[in-house]
Amino acid sequence: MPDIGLDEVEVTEVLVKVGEEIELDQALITVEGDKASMEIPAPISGIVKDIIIKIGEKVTTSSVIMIFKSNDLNSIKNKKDFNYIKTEKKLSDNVLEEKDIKKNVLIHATPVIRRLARYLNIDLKNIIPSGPKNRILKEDIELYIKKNNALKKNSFNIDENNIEGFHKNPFKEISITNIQKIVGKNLHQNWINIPHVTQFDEVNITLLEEFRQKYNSQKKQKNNVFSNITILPFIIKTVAYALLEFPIFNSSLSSNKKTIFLKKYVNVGIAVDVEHGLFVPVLKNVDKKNIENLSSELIFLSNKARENKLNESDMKDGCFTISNLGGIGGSWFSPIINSPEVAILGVSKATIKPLWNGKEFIPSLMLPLSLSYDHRVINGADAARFLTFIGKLLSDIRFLIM
Ligand code: CAO
Repeated sequence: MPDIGLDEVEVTEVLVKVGEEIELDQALITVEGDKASMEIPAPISGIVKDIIIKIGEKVTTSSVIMIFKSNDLNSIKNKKDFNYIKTEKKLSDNVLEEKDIKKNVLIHATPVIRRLARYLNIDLKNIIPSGPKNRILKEDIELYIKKNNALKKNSFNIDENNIEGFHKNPFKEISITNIQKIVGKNLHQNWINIPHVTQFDEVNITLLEEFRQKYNSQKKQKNNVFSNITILPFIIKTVAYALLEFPIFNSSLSSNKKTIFLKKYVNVGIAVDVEHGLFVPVLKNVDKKNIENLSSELIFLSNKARENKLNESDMKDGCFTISNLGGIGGSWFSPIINSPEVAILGVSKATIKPLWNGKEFIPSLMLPLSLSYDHRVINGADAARFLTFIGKLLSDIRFLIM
């Protein structure tokens, strides 16, 4: 490792491989100190025999970074300026271990200048440095551009403030909100403490969607003030039926893990992502409400969440959670259980897919569902039954009235 004018630098890239034939001055590694990053060029042509350092390691002047095999010691650039050791005993005759490299073969530039050069597609090897320790400065790049007329006039204006600002702080640091801290802590605990399994299924909701569209358009014609019913209230109602049918999904594990509490009420939480965090307002007694009521309540609570007006009672006593990302997009995800609940339903975006009916492919609106459950409480067969039941109701909502 040559003296690059810094006490200790970190290896950020290894640019060659063992066995690779390298040329004199070919970049071997990139190192980065507090302010500067630079490539260390090969002091000799030959073959890389061994790479001693690893990415992330700290190196100082004279650290051994690589061992080369070379048949041509004369290829060493400015041989008389190098301090090198011929390691006849340890290695074969023609292997060199470099201790130092002449400084002026190095490209010495800050990361900002390197980025700038990359952006302008300029090879720093072509720039004549004018800074201390042969450092390439912004002015050197400007001079190069002027001389070579590499860029058309006014096509690039080097904004010193921007470069310097970027140089001082390449990141924008934002703080984690208190809500994020609390939610993050809970999610982490739930993720660590609950053995999650996620069951996936796709449900044909073509008929449900036809009905929903028809219902919404009729309502629109009748009412001046119209509120559209989305897919979600139908899913909430369906989940309420499934929770009544499979009470183990409407339960909590006792703190000593010896008993399970089966709940006699059906409250469903809905994950609502708003600017200031993730909230889960709870729709109460969902089994006793119709889809219109559930839709209004959902709109009311999600608006409250957006206005940061949810109170504690809006968010407590949930039995089961639904996280619907379908209004946004994406195919599948595995949601994290909202303890002390024992299951959560993830809903992704419904899309039209060809479904084989035994004779032909029918374009069908398929809704992806992901059910994560606590495997200490619920077994896989029950989970499959629960999700199949939900699928049956959603694919033909006439079952909801039976
Ligand atoms: N597949 C296809 N379309 C869907 C859908 C799905 N799974 N879910 C909703 N849609 C449709 C809706 O029907 C609506 O279309 P129409 O105008 O034709 O009715 C459109 O997408 C927009 O719906 P929406 O997202 O505004 O409303 P919603 O009732 O589905 O959801 C609420 C309400 C509050 C959950 C939502 O506004 C929201 O905040 N979503 C974010 C969910 C989230 O952050 N989850 C947390 C993830 S972290 O666990």
